[in-house]
Parts: sequence; C-alpha cells; structure tokens
Amino acid sequence: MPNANLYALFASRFPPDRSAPFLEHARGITSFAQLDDQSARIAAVLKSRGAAKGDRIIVQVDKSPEAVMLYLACLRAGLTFIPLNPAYTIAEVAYFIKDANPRIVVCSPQMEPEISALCTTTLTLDGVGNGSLIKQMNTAAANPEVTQCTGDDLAAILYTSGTTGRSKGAMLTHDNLASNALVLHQYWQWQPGDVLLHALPIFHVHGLFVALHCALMNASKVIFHDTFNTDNIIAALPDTTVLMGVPTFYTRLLDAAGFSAQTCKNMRLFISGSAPLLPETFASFEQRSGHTILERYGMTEAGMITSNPYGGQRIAGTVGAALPGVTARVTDADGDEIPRGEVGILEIKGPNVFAGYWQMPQKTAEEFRPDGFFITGDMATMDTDGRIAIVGRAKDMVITGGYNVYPKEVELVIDEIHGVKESAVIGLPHPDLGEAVTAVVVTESDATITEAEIIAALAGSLAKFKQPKRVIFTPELPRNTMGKVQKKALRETYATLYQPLKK
Ligand code: MCA
Ligand code: AMP
Repeated sequence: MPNANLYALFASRFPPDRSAPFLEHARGITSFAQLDDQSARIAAVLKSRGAAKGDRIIVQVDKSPEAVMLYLACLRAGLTFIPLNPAYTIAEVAYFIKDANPRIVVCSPQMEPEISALCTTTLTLDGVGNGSLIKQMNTAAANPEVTQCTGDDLAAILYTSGTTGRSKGAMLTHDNLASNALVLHQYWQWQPGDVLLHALPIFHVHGLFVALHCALMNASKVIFHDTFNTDNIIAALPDTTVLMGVPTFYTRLLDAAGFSAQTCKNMRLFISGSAPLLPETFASFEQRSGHTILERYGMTEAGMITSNPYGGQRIAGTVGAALPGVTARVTDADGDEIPRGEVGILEIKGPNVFAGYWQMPQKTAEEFRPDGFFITGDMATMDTDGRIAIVGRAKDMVITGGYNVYPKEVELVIDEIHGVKESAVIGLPHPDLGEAVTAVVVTESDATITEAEIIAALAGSLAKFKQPKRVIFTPELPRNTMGKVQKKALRETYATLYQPLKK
C-alpha cells in the first residue's frame, strides 16, 4: 500500500540536488538534505521519549527553522502535531493540555516549569539542558523511516476558538493537507526557481500549511523571517518571487516610503488571506507596485477553500471560486441553496474538509449538513460564474491582524473583574489591524475601575492579541426586545474610534 504520510509526498518532491537550500534564515541555511536528516533525528528523539504513532504532541515555541523541523518530524513519525501561539498564557495552555492529553509538550524554557506541572513529558526545542530537543537531536541516530500512514490518519489538530468561548480542536488528516497542497501548488502555478518570502507565524494554517506546503511541493527556497518587520521585508523582496500575507502586511508595505515597483521587480505573486482585503488596499497596491494581489479564502477546518484565479481576473472584494475538488454553495438557514447573487451562509464540501472536532462529536454534527456539507459560518454571495464574495460573518468573531478572536471568550474574563457588571466585545475598523478588539463595559454603580485596570486585569488570562485595544464605558448596553445585546448598534456608535483610517 502506498504511504499516505504527507512527509512522503514532500520527500517525493525534494530537488535532485539535496544540498539546495530550503530555509534561509538570519542564523544560516537549512538544505533539503539537512531537513531530511534533522527531521529524522527529531523523530527518533520523540520516539525515544515514548511517542508512538497517533500520539499527540503539543508545541508552543517561537518561530524558527528548528520549529519547522519539529513539525516535519512529527509528520514523518505519524504523530499528531498541535501548534499553539507562543503568546498564549499558561491559563490558556492548560486548557489545551487537558483537552488534547498530549504524550509530549515541547515549549520554551520560560514556560517549562509551569507546563511540566501539567503533563508527564516536556521538552524544550533549544536550550542547554537534557530536555533540549536540539541537543538530543545532535546525538540521535537518523532513521530514514517515514511511518506508514493512511490518508485518514491525523496529521495535526489546530485549535480554533468558538462562539461559546471554548476552543475546539480541528482534526486534520494527512489527506486533508495533501489535497490542499497539491491543488494550491497547481492553481497558483508555482514555477521552478520560485522563492517564498515567509513572515507569517507557523502555528496557524496560513503560515504553516499554505505557505510552507506550497514551497515544499515546489522544492522552493524559503526566505524565513521570524516576524513581519516592514524594513526587513522590503529588503528581502528583490530576492523573492512569492509573498503570502494577511492584509496588515500589505497596508504596512504601503505605509513604507521605501516600498516601490522597483522593490517588487522579481515578484511573481502576492497572495492575501485570513481576513478581508479592503478594495482600497487592493487598488493602492496595484498602483504602487504594479502587482494585483491574489485574494483567497480559507479556514482552519478546511485549509484553503476558494481563490481568485492566477491567470484570470482578480477582483477586489471577492475571494474567487471554489478550488478544484471543492464544492461550495450559498444557503439559507435550513441549508437550502438560494439564488445566485443573494446573501446566505457559505457551505463547503471537499477532500480538504476536516475530520471533525477533537472529542466533540456533538459540536461536529451541528456544523455539518446531513449531505456532508460543512457550514462555514461566513456570509457570502456567489455569482453565476461561481465567484464568491465574503460579505459578513454569521459567527460573532473579530479578525485582528489575521488572528481570530471570539468575543465571548474575552467577555467571560472581563465579566469576572471586580466592579464590572457586564461587557460586550466588538471589532471596530482599525487602520493597521483591519479590526481592533474593543470592549464596551458597564460597571457596577459604585465602581471606579479604569480602562487601564481592566486591560491589566486580563493580562494573566488572555494572550495580548485578544486583549481589547480600548475599553469604552457606558451606562447600559443596547438590547433588542429579546434582551440580546445589539452589537451592530455598538459597532455603528463607535465606528470611528480608531479613525482616521489611513489611505
Ligand atoms: C500583535 N499584537 C496584536 C496582533 N499582533 N494585537 C492585535 N492583533 C494582532 N494581530 C499586539 C502585540 O503583542 C503588541 O503588543 C501590539 O499588538 C503591537 O504589535 P506589533 O509589533 O504592531 O505587531 P506585530 O508583532 O508586528 O504583529 C502584527 C502582525 C501579526 C504582523 C499582523 O499579528 C501577524 O503576523 N498576524 C498574522 C496572523 C496569521 O497568520 N493569521 C492566519 C490564521 P505590545 O506592543 O503591547 O506588546 S490562519 C487563518 O486565518 C485562515 C486559515 C486563513 O484563511 O489563512
Ligand atoms: P480561522 O478560523 O482562524 O481559520 O479563520 C477563518 C476565518 O477567517 C474564515 O471563516 C473567515 O471568516 C476569515 N477569512 C479568511 N480568509 C478571508 C478572506 N480572504 N476574506 C474574508 N474573510 C476571510
């Protein structure tokens, strides 16, 4: 039986000259030969620490070439990779450890003391102690084995927050990831010699799967930056051909005086996703750089779902048609398809759609129609040619700089603060982040709590990107006749809080 392990697919695409560079990083270059060797050694270390096929490995580390090797090691050993944002607090991480019950947690040396109290085996990626994975990797034997997997075996679980405030683990199989990698590589017409500029985090679908998988499918070099620093990115652009980013990347480039058509002279493709790209950004970018950004749409549960065409017309405010192999439809609340052009709920089906939420069969069942379509929770229109525009969200969610924040999770923590009666968390237009998390708070009548005190009180519980950028106090929240808080009214009232919007 052929091995459906995703690593085997990548290995089948390695360049004939394995000394060719894969990752180019400030600390040096990792070749394809080193990728193969290091991932094998890390896999051996993980196995020696008790990890066996099907076990879950939680990884909360900073972005680095070693972190990529760890991901690839988990794939080749048949382990389920569970990446977590390094910005998560110990309170947040504790939930994931309890929920996922991992065999091993790989974390930073700083988090290790607290995390080791929550699970049996912790390792750090780097560092000097015996728990350092890299230190052990250096002495481990490189067994070239790639664990035999079926396409339905789990490759990764990615946690995505929910409207109830409780995170759900989306189970992604080797086939889910492979099908998306194959399609994107072809659809975006990757070419020999393409070089990817990588500045996204690698604990989410966009940076980990979409960007890295395309490069691996193409045996491309990746210029690997730990963060998006505008000056560094502009300096790197002339040596690259493809950039994938969230809209904030593009607005930051436009804000930089040094960004010009000349900087982009070797670029073939700019791709945007994870959040809506404003038509103004699309137009300004085209004018300034001569490049038309290709916007695509996806989600954790399905990887990439739609894309503007590579060859055809890329239209601002649309996310293109369903990718080959993916079926999309726009429906009413009952799941019945509605006429083209009308706004409804986007539902999808395809080999990219996940296997369900980890240990939440009920929640999984609620999000699928009886005929197997997954309900995305995004509001969309589809024209007669199948071109889709995302026009809103049925789910109460804020996207800030490409990160999703579920208001319920933030409200639950704010409401616990002494002096707070109730709160409503909303997203407001923000020139840099697209939307900024904002809290509207009603205090107890005798309370004197300030904005700074509320934000400070959240620090131990919520990662920085989930914390409100501003807190607004109000005597009462607007409610409809059913008593439900009218967030739309709040968004309208405070629409210009972060204005003026930059052009
Ligand atoms: C950092 N901060 C943020 C964010 N990022 N606050 C809100 N939203 C954010 N996204 C905090 C920092 O901790 C800092 O706090 C302050 O805000 C300003 O940080 P700054 O230096 O400006 O931020 P940065 O480090 O430059 O990061 C901004 C960023 C980054 C480059 C936009 O957030 C980023 O890389 N976002 C990409 C997220 C992503 O990959 N999403 C894909 C999800 P302080 O100064 O007080 O310490 S996958 C997905 O959605 C689907 C599948 C899809 O379709 O792709
Ligand atoms: P996540 O759950 O982090 O995977 O985020 C997925 C969500 O991001 C989708 O359900 C959409 O709401 C949003 N999203 C991703 N790409 C786009 C896009 N190009 N335009 C609008 N929304 C997007």
